[in-house]
Amino acid sequence: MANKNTYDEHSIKILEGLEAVRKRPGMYIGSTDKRGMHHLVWEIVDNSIDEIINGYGDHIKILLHKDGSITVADNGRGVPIGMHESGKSTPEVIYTVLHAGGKFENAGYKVSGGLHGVGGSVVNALSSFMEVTIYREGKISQIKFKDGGKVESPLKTIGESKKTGTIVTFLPDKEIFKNCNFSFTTICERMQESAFLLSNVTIEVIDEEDNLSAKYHYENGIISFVEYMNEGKNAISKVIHFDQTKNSIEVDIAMQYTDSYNEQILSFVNNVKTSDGGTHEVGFKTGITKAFNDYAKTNSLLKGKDASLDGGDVREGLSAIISVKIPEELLQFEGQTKGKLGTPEARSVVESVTYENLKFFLEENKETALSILEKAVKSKQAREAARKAREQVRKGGSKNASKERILAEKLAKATGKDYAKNELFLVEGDSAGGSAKSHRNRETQAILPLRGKVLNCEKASAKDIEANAELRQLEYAIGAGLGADFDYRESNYGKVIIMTDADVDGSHIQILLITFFYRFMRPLIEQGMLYIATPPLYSIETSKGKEYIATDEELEERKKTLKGNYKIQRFKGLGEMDADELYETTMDPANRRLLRVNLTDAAIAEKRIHVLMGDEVAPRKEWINENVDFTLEDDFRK
Ligand code: 1YM
Repeated sequence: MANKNTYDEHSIKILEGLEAVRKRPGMYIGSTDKRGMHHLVWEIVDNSIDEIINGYGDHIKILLHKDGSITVADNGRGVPIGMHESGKSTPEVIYTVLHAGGKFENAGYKVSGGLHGVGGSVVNALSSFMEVTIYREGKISQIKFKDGGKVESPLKTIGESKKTGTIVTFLPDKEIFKNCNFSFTTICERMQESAFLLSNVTIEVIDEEDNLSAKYHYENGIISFVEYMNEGKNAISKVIHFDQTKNSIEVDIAMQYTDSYNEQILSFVNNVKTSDGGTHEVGFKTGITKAFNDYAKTNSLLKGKDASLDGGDVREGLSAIISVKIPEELLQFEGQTKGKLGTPEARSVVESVTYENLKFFLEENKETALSILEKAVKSKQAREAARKAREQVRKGGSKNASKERILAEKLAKATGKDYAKNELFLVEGDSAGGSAKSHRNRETQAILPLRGKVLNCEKASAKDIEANAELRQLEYAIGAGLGADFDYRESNYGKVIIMTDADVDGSHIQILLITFFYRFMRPLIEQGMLYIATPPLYSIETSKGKEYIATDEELEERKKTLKGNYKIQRFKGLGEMDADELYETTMDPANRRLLRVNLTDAAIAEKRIHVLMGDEVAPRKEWINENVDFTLEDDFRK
């Protein structure tokens, strides 16, 4: 029968589709690590968020279960439960056919960012178990899948209810996601962000294993978001907020200045984060620079008739959220991860909305306008002073000759002139520094030993850096400027590698240095030029020779296969290794393992650096209690 044939063909196609996802999960969810596994949650949650954006429901609940499965529930209309033309129920089609969504019952299906659409079937393909329960049309209906999307029990009615909504539970396939767990913190961070963007939604996250829970609800949307970003900082303006639609692009912006030196701008398009910015961010930046320069000129606040403030000056201490809504037909994304808005119209619309509203605000709020401008003018002066100082160093000016000398004594330069290939090792302690200097590739590897702990830069200004011998050396060694003036293309090194002992002090030095780079040379991190060296923890000597082991887990594995006599040594620090050992294991590109420091989420990095490195103790204690696994301590005592 023709009908039966098409049905079979259809089923085969479905299995092939889901099989393709299992074969190349990376193509659908980016990776199969922790990040990829969380992507499954975002796919399901995005469906709930879309439903809420379309005006149905206001509550999302996420439960992390003890067995590693997770539940996402919403109180929207419930996924449609009718029969599909293929003879299957709509939920079965949605969760087994790739790219389903938009072709059922109601054609008006919109995706929040124009980026989704893979959704439920991909999650199902990568789960060993999935169950969908739907409250709709007075009934409770349920369908179950197992082993990567095979129907275990088709859609059936399991009860009656007047409620509406969708509940999805799934267990990621252990074969695909090895050694991964859902992270309460990661899920909370993302859900909090969604709650800020969709005011009036309530999102709850519950971790049943550790008995943790969080609930996010913000009446004031992105105003609350900016207040949250600036928690614990000293504000010098109230939150400035404007929301205006022009040429069918809606621009919603909240911004506030603090007395800090950091700039933090986060942007979103149709509620999806644009991590790499794009035309809306450019428009915003141009708009504020113009508004402040106009105001400064009208009120004669700048000396000299040609004087003007740079963008970097008017953004010092600024925290801002830019949230724009763009109709689907105008959406354009760029870049490898599609995290950059390309829509040209967004630039002019955001620029004019920002300029007009900010200009109005400044005229109405003279006192605030003056304190922000005073800060911008100071930033401009500091920047010019720092540039002059650097120029003098480059010219070998007498004032800086001593600085040059200090640097020359400590830094062992690389001889090669191909800067992109050169590497700068920042080494903890003079003794390890000495070893590294004696055994290195002189052509490409430079060594700068660091004496103990560097300055905590969380609260430092460019001036404080210039006053600190150690960080000044670092700045001069890299030779690409500082703060707003930093240009990674001028860096003397393609890689900057932090090399510390594998102990608590070493970790502390790492975070202090990362804080410095994050605050004053952020593009170095964004460009993937900052690394952490991983010295081995153990060496094993057998009759066949010496081998090195990186982690405790690897040591346990290796011990199982060791026969005969052997000697295990634990390295307490870099200094315990011979110079050639240090080179071979930790510096030699052929053997070493470097960790690249990356900045996937600027907002979370900002908050975390502030919590961990700022001067308030209580939030730090709270974070450590929630996130640090103290059982690790056992290993240190061995
Ligand atoms: C926990 C996950 O998926 N909620 C959800 C999904 C849908 C709807 C409601 C929905 C949409 C529409 C009409 C529509 C989906 N529907 C579809 C499809 N939560 C979760 N809540 N009625 C209900 O967009 O027209 C895909 S997802 F394709 F059937 F419309």
